[in-house]
Amino acid sequence: FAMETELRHAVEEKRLRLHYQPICDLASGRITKFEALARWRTQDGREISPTEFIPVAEESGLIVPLGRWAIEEAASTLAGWDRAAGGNSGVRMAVNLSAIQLQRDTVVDVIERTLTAAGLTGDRFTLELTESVMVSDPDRIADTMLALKGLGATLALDDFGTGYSNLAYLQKLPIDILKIDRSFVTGMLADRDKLAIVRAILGLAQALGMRTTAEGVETIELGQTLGALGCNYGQGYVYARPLDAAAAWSMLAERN
Ligand code: G
Ligand code: G
Ligand code: NA
Ligand code: MN
Repeated sequence: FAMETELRHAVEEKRLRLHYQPICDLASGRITKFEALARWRTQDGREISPTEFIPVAEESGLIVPLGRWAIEEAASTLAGWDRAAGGNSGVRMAVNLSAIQLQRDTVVDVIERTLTAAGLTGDRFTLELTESVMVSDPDRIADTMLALKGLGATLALDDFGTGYSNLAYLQKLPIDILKIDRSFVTGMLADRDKLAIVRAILGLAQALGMRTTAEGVETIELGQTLGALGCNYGQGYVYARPLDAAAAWSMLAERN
């Protein structure tokens, strides 16, 4: 309860922030995307992890205003980078959508209006969903995902391999990218089982015509190996930790 009340005030007063973690194209080494990740520092200075406050937001319904704020903030940051680049900065933005948010909010309308207001085309946005969205109402989720695709957005399945194990939904839903959960990636060079799982996911994605992002890339060697195995993108501390908007823009301007 205490956390819920505090979070409600933080959302109402727009005291959450977004940090941005780069996602690299493993073939070219360029940054092609940033993932927007919510951050919350309470008024008495405690930094609370989204793994703690997102579940509270989901249970309380606060995920609806929080999620809308994240979409708007991410779009505004991306539009700012475009202005700084004097046109299309060429980079994309990934925003996380929770299953509860998909059920309770008119997410498609919110995203369409936000993109229009920010002067962005839909192809600049990736939406990251977890496997938990597939459990609830597959038909309705399929319609929502098709509508998001209709805006031009890319759809990524987050934390792939850790959730719902029924793979049938992969052939029914318009998923563009599988994000391989970092529990399989970090340490895979020293663990044959992890490596086998990563290879199997890469093979599955290839066979289904989907692209892949490896999370938790912590070393140069890991990024190189993943690239050689045909993984398309890498995300992890070897490229950068989640950065504030100014630091993310500096990194983009310097590297690309
Ligand atoms: O990077 P970090 O440890 O901060 O993220 C922890 C988890 O919180 C990740 O699974 C991430 O997807 C989730 N998360 C971060 N920001 C958001 C957000 O704005 N909305 C939702 N639904 N999840 C988020
Ligand atoms: O949505 P998801 O849970 O995948 O969000 C990414 C989470 O993983 C965030 O908490 C982020 O801070 C964290 N993260 C990103 N890169 C790395 C990494 O290379 N190693 C580890 N251990 N965590 C990472
Ligand atoms: Na994510
Ligand atoms: Mn993830």
